[in-house]
Amino acid sequence: MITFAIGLSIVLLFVILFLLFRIGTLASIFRGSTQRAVGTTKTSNKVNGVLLLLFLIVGGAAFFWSFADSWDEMNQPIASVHGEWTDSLFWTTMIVIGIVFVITQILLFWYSYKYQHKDDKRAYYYPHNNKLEIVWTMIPAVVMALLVFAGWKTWTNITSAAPADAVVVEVMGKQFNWMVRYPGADNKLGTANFRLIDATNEFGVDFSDPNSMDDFMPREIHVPKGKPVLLKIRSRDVIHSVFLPHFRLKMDAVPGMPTKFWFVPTKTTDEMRTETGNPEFNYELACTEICGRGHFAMRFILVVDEPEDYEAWLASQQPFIEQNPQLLTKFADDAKEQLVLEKSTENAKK
Ligand SMILES: [Cu+2]
Repeated sequence: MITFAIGLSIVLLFVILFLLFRIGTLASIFRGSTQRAVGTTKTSNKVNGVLLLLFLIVGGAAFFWSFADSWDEMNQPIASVHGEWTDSLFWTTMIVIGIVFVITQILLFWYSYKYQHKDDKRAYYYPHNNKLEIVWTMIPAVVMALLVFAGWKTWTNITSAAPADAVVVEVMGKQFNWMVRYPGADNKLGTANFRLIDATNEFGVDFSDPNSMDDFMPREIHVPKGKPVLLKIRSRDVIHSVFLPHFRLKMDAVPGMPTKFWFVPTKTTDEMRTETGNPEFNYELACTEICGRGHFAMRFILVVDEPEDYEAWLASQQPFIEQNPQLLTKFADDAKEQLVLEKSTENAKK
């Protein structure tokens, strides 16, 4: 209600301002003073010109300051193979459009100031120049095509099919935390169905599927350095987004539409601690899709191990079903019920 009232008063304020402007214009027509720029118009032209120039200087300074200030956050060290490609693509594009942006903005605001209305100055009439048209159409078109082509090629590489020996990790987003599942020794994830979700079985794993028997759900993601890792991403409720900034990895988690992303980590967590000089450093998985009230808390730790440490960690994990054996009886009962049901239908048919 309060929001509505505030919105309405803002609209009314604009209506009043518009009416005042209209009245002013009508009054000046009535006085016959719109024919030439005189008196106040001249002053306001000058003021506008100076303000535009001021905007260029202050805005430009603020732009470079914010760029420099967030430099460290923007340039997190890279820890994946494809991260190098993503970054070189990003910086190439940034430099090309940055140069054009700076030049055009300077000209835009400087010209507004320099070529403001003056009584004794007439605008130079320059209707057409084919050569000029061709030059300023062709150059941006070629540059744009090159950027798009390079981007398309890199993206095709990044999103190609994962190697068969990739470590598979299922990442599931839910309001409000991430959950992960590993396929266990058989490297096959058991099937899942949202109908099977309950307080214990949060993934909705079908424990009548033999592939699910060794699946385990750790509290941290562990991956080996130098080996391909395939993230199979899904969501249980709304759209979330998997964001691992150091690996330059970002992929939406969409309910009902599994997505994936594979990458090769190049630095272990320990190596990164040495590189950043921060003994507390951890790779973080964050959610980058505003998904509700607890969105900010969707943080998950990812640890990159040396391959032998990874194997040791893997061996120390206990399958989910071993920790929750009651689920097995439940699924067995369900299967029994199903069998009884099928038998009785058959009997009824006879
Ligand atoms: Cu979120």
